[in-house]
Amino acid sequence: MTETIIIEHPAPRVALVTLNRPKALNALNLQTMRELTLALTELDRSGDVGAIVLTGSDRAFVAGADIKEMAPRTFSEMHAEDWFAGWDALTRVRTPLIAAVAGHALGGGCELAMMCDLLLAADTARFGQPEITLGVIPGMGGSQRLTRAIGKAKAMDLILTGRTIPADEAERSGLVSRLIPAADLRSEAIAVATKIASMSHIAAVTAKEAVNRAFETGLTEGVLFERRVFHALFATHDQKEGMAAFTEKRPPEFRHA
Ligand code: CO8
Repeated sequence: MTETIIIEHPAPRVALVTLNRPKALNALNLQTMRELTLALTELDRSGDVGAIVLTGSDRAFVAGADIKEMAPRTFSEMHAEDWFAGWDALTRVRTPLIAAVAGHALGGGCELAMMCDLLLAADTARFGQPEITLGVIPGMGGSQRLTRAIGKAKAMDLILTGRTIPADEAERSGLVSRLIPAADLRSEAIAVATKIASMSHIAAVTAKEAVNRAFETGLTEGVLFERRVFHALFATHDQKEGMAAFTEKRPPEFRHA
């Protein structure tokens, strides 16, 4: 039983996880971190889910880490508990993760969205890393992932000034995969998840791994990794089925294994 998130299955092989702390604009506290990382890990391992949508409310995806929970902490406590390290569990989720963002995606909210694989933004979304206005810096990868996503010039602007940017600027900057009218965000996110979940699961998981490799390795190694994975997929049922279906002019029936 979760208190700060809601888990639903709106379509076959699709999970929808909604952050649900409306009074705090979905600020991320320790309970949310525990519930969300556990839920995503379990959905990932279930074998029944081909794509996961993570969303918030119309007003806020997430307005950051919970400032009230963090405020009294000392350096020793933050260091000893390795505060926020638990979020690394999300990087081990192999199932494609889609952030569907409306309203505020600030601080840890922007960082959480960037930990997902696709970022769908409503036209109401605003992104930023305002930690500097609180006397700190991003703590969950913002300085690294934002810089990789939108480049040094824009990342410095956001992180040093605390400025927030609207969805259209975020889309132009390369942070956002698709810009969507707010009223359609949820249905569109479920449609994208359904599309991904209909693909061969092993192909989707390995495609995600290969793209993420681009952030961790040089070009030659990355291309070699991609080629070896490509070769390995010829050992799967889904490769045989996908290519047979093409030549027989019929839809493929993937086994997702
Ligand atoms: N933490 C705790 N409570 C929050 C947070 C937050 N981040 N954001 C909003 N709230 C609470 C408010 O305190 C308020 O509660 P109450 O009604 O009890 O006073 C309620 O949510 C509604 O907020 P507002 O009244 O302020 O609503 P507005 O519409 O006027 O303003 C804003 C919305 C602009 C989003 C404003 O609330 C705001 O600036 N929030 C803080 C944004 C921010 O600085 N975020 C960064 C936090 S630091 C951080 O994220 C560090 C990241 C490190 C890694 C995190 C890993 C998870």
